[in-house]
Amino acid sequence: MPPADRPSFHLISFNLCPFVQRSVITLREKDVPFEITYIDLADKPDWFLDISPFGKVPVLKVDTGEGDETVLFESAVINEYIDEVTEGSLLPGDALKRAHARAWIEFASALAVDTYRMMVAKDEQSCRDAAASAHDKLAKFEKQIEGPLFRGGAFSLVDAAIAPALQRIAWWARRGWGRRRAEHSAPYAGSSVHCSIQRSAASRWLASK
Ligand SMILES: N[C@@H](CCC(=O)N[C@@H](CS)C(=O)NCC(=O)O)C(=O)O
Repeated sequence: MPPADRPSFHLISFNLCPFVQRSVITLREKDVPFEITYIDLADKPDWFLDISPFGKVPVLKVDTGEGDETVLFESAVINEYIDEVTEGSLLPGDALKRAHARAWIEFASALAVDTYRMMVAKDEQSCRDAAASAHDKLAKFEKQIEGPLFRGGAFSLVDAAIAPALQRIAWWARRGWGRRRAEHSAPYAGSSVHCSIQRSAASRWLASK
């Protein structure tokens, strides 16, 4: 869809959420302008609860300009939609390869949950449990990547999906914690220098820490 005919996009976010960050990465990668509003998940506003069926971020409000606003939720769905309505594709054309990519996007979601659990852990043991689970997943994911990105040099929606988790793990490693666990993200280092990832909001937040 040419930029002039594109709907306008408004993303609802929480500043620590790896799932929103995936959508920010995709929007930046596809050079799509968007508005962003941050909410406090500990005190969700009523207008947000009215539009978010799961009460979770990200939510993408899509305005087609005909007085018609559609609300999308679930980062993987949002990202595929953004990809489909913009030029070029971040998923393979071949059906089997596309299904394979979607399967690993789902897997990356579970890894993002582990890193989120690490971030919000109330005690050391629950943080260590989440880290062990992340470690197992990274070992499996590592066997799938062509390197430096999931599909060799071509950036894909799998990279957008896994990057927020890898950024957090790399950041923790730089701080000296969990160095051994972070080794698994090393072959994937190319993703952290990809410009759309660098330009994502959470990336800036991580870099400031
Ligand atoms: N499967 C969802 C997960 C989204 C998610 O878990 N978001 C968290 C923040 S990172 C959230 O909104 N949690 C609020 C809650 O569960 O009440 C997606 O991919 O979009």
